[in-house]
Amino acid sequence: MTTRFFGAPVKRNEDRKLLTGQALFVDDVELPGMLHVAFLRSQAAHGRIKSIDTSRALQRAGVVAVYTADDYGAYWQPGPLLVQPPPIAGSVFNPRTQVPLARDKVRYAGEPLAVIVAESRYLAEDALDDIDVELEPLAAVVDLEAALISSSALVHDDLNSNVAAQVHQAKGDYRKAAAGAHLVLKRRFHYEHGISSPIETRGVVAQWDARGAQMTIWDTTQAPVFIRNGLAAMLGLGERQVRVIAPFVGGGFGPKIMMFYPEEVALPWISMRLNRPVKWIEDRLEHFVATTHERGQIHDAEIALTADGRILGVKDIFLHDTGAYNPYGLTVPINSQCTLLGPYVIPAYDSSFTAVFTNLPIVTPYRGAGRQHGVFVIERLLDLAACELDIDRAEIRRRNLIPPDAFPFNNEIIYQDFAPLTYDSGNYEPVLTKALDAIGYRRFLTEEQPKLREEGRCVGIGIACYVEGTGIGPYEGAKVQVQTNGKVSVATGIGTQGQGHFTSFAQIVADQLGVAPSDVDIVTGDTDQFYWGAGTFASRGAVVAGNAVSEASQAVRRKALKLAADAFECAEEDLVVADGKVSIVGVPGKFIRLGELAQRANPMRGAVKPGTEPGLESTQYFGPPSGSTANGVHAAIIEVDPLTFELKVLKYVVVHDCGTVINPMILEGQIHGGVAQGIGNAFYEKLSFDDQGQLLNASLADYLLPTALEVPRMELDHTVTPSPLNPLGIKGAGEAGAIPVGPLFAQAIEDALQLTARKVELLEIPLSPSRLFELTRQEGA
Ligand code: MCN
Repeated sequence: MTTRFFGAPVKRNEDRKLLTGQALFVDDVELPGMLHVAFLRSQAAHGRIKSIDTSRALQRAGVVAVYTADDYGAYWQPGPLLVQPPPIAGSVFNPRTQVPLARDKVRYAGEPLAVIVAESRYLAEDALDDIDVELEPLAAVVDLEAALISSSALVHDDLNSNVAAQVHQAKGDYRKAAAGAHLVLKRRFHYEHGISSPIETRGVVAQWDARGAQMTIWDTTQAPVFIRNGLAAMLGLGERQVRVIAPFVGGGFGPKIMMFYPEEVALPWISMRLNRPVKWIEDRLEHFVATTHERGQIHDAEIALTADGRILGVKDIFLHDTGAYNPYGLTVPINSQCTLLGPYVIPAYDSSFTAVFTNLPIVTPYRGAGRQHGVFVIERLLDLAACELDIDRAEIRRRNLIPPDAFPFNNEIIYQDFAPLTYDSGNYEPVLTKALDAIGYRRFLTEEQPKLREEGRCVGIGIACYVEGTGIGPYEGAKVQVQTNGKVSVATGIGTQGQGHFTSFAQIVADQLGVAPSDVDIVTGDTDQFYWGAGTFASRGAVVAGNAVSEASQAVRRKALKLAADAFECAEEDLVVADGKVSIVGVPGKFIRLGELAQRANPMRGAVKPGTEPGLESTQYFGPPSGSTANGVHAAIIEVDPLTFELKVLKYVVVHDCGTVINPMILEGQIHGGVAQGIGNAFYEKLSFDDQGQLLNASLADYLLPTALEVPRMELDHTVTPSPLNPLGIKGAGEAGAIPVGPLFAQAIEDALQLTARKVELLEIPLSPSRLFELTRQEGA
């Protein structure tokens, strides 16, 4: 089969709807008799609930109901913990999930205490002031290290410490490696809290149909099937009685897959109880305090090397802030632990972490999902070691790259998909070389930088490498169906938040069935359209759902060929599928359109042949044996204003290998978006809490997202090392842009600041002008 569309920069099918306002988002859902919901959220980060008096609020005009934990009693159980910890011997794991409305205790500022249902959102919000809450304040656990001191307050009274989990993984003998090393370099690294900030905040509409005993939920979730299954269990319904629709979703980036958010559980329950549709749309302030966060970690890491810069071993002990609850298991810290290994041969690795409960919002994956932290640590260690050993920064990386003949490369530790972290394929050296050539590394260091320094300009260069686990299981499925009008409809169980699935999946189908991508209609995120699936996370859509779509469209193609061969009484080999029809090769005018074949596949007379099914359609599933590993190198030249510490990115290069590429234009968009978020995380975005656990910058005026002015033009290039783990050879790409930006910025800024004779080591993320100002004025700087 020739591929016309797979690999081509096909324009996105979904954009017409999005650009003309035709795309349906959760807030567009308007239902007759719909009520609106507002949540009363705890002002305090930690406190014991003495009483909640809702009587005054209930008297307000337009208020229909007010609920607290007393109303739902035992009915709402804590959200089921769907993400279990990997089976790593000796691990400690203390799972704690929240109930939708706090009972007995609040554990973070923003945790829901009560919910008001009213005729409008305005009335519901106004009535929040009339709920009287008596709370006994408790000391808030905010500082990660202080949380582990025995005298510290307990976030969960039934535990005897704030330890949420402890995991140790190792390979080789680090102690021996360090003993025989020429250099052992130790540093402490900090990574601060951040938030994903999608354009569309979260939202839920729930509609209980008492007559049909059916619950329909429109939800901004990234995992509609999980939500359907969990809600059915919580509401005492069968799965078939619950339909979850994730329509167009304006960005998810990970946090929209928390299972379960209180609002996701509360709204269906309220709708059932009042027998009316209800709506809640998160406002931006709620997003800051009630949607999950990421990033808080402290690493004490060391690297052992030979005199010529070969890595002998790495040791890392880190603390991970999991917030008040840990419904998402250990995905984030396990990713940090695994991703630290990067594209390098590291013979000995000793890594342990403690996940810590604090009185801060819950931490779950956000684009990169902990991988940034690991990459930050190893890349910074390598830079500092290169400096100590007087080896070029690119050269030290090159010397340690895993050679191409070493794949599949088993890292001997367990990854988040419970399998040993094995890199399926890769060819790392050409990626580094391309990136260095594209940024003009040598020329910059030998010619341009000295000249710029003579002119008094602080300009530095950075390079950062990473390997990213993508495309994990368990599985996804797809139903591909040719309709009688010749158009093809496809349904999968994953949701879409802007990744371009409506186009890239259509390209896969279009090649198999000889139609145009615009004739393929993709439905994602509707559990009535496709019953099974896991969701959109871990850059798995292209690998897992993409291959399922491919398998299903190949099955449909085979069926179309068979039907046409029967109709023409010819051999299948004599037929070709193209231009929406099946034709006999070399016999002009002898063809049957796909739509007609779809009609024939559903005969009204006679019989369907034994062993065949009606309809020109097929449902297939694909589950990869383990994740596929993408890799890349980012390089940047950055100018720092020595007075204001404002940055100007003069050049930004990404070279990336995500196996075979379905749509290079979508892929570039994915990388651009990731880099933009990475720049925010590296330099602008920091959630600041006071020692009472109060978020001090809960608005987009104070929490600075990079705008188009701060995001540079990027030069992108690819190499292609197909994955042997899926027939299409794909590796994921959705998070790649975000992962290495932190160490890249730190390195380039450090390099730039050398001119000022204020030598600083940048060991924390995010940096900012004010933080650089402080650091460069510290003693010794
Ligand atoms: N793609 C491709 N060729 C490849 C790999 C990917 O053409 N070799 C295309 C895919 O077909 C798909 C897109 O790139 O259209 C992303 O694919 P993939 O890497 O499989 O990622 P997912 O589909 O699983 O999306 C999730 C991923 C993650 S984990 C986060 S976080 C993230 C991201 O995607 N969130 C996003 N990108 C986002 N983009 C937008 N606009 N909004 C988000 O919320």
